Amino acid sequence: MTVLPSQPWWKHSVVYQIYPRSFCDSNGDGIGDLPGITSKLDHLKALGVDVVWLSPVYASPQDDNGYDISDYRAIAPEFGTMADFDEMLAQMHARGIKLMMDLVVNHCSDEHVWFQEARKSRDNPYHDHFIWCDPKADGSPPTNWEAAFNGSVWQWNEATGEYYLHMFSPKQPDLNWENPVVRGAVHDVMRFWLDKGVDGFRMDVINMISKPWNADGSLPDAPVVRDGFLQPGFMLTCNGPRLLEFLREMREQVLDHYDTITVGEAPLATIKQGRELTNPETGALSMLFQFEHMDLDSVGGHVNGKWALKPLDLRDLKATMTRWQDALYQQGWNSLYLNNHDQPRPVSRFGDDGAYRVVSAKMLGTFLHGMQGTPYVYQGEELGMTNVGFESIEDYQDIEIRNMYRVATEERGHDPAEVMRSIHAKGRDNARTPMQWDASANAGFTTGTPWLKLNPNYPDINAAQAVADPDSVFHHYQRLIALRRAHPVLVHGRYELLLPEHSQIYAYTRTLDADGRGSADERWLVVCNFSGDMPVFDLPAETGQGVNGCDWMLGNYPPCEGDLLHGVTLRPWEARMLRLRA
Ligand code: TEU
Ligand code: CA
Repeated sequence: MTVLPSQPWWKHSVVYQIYPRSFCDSNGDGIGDLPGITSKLDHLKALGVDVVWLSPVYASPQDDNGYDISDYRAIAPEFGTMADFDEMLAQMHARGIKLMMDLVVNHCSDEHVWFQEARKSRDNPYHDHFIWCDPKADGSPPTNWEAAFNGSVWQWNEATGEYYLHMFSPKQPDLNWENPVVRGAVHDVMRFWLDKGVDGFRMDVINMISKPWNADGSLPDAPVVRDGFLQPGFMLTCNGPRLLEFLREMREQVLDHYDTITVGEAPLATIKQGRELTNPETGALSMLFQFEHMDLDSVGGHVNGKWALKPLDLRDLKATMTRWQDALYQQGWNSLYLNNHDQPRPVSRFGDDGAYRVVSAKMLGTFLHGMQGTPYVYQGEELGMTNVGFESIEDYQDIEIRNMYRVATEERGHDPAEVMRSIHAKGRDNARTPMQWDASANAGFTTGTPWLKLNPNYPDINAAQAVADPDSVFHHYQRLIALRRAHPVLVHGRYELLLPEHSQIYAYTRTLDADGRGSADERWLVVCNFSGDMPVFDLPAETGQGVNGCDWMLGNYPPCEGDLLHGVTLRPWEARMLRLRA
């Protein structure tokens, strides 16, 4: 076993994301809760994950399912009590599982006492916690920015006769990070949870906290973009001028005093920002969630552009994943993810959720977990859970879906059937249908009426079935996670793309040059067929070996004989992970 200089523990960790509302309901009210999570920790232990990212469970009016926080130090009653939280954390730690909380501090809820006070008068002590602007001379809103959930980002406040900024819903007023009192209050919230034993934070849209102020204290208009789909507000507020400064201050004031994992959600982050923010010495965060690979199958790019569908070109995926692998190699660190509570299910989006559901879900897991970075498994991904296609818009709960449907059909005259097709492909509720535990009523998620309907395929796709079937997606993910723990090449090896122009085969190597001599101590090959065809292709000579020249580490089909150099054929959606002998 090659011994490497000591590295942060989160570089060889695998993180599992729990969306609490949909994970497990313990008291029959149809809403997942903390005791429900505690009751399922053995499932996570069996899978082998090291960390849980828990989406928000703080007090909230639930306008955006908890991403609108009204008290950062209290647990929302529908999720349980602080005692339930302490018990869950203790049970996680007893199993060697760490916990990342979701830190949502670009904005809070309009029902937070800070905003309730701030909106009363312009000289209220909390007024400067938020971003207020007067209307333009012609009475129109201060800027032309559109909110992520549609409409203007500016909401009128009668009591003070001015607008306040909300990049998301009007019930999510943006916090004013220029105000050191706000930054100090956030640092105190972080210490509160870290002192309870929490192990880190996922930071919600953290790259939006520094707004692009003009010297005169105004905010600039954004260039009006084609068809209004793109979010001019997002384009301007992501990666603002003081972002690194604010995050370095957070690192010095808080994070450096604890042993934490942090991941910053960074829409529209560029490679430059990725390197800047995750540089071990001069950066601020362990890693980022960047979105380039999430915007390849839509015409308009991030946020509302995601609804204009276009097929994924594998070469685009190769280009963006390779850019980030190369840019952060020994410079920073990647997160690795294909889904979360905002994204559709990967087997439906990038694989084949019909005849080849299990095989293609395993291929996607192999493709992702073979790369350099910290992999994230979203609840149900380890089961190969699929998108859902509710017939009626009434069956959807997500504020983003509901608002987009209304605007697209009522204001922009789009055909409802076309809009439903986009919702079926990209709607966030695809990932939020309740976790499918077994084939009993409501998949064992609740004994009551679920807050969001289940995917009707739960009798066939559920954890009980997957754990019992050695060939399931679950056991494949278990093996992937175990391989990462056992082989430093998967954590530290250099990634190199092969066959860049092939439109169906994604192949890459990982080379561990542990001693810096340049000799390859160990080289692995990951080769994936992103299609239902059986393309014949050649691998570059330096990687091809007869099967007897390599070790078969993992695959989603039975191992097969035959040369891995000339005229290689992969079966539909096949993935292979091979150790090439030096
Ligand atoms: O999402 C931020 C973000 O970029 C969203 O616009 C998301 O990518 C989009 O909805 C996908 O279409 C974070 C949280 O993950 C999301 O759940 C919240 O709604 C949002 O911030 C506001 O807190
Ligand atoms: Ca409940």
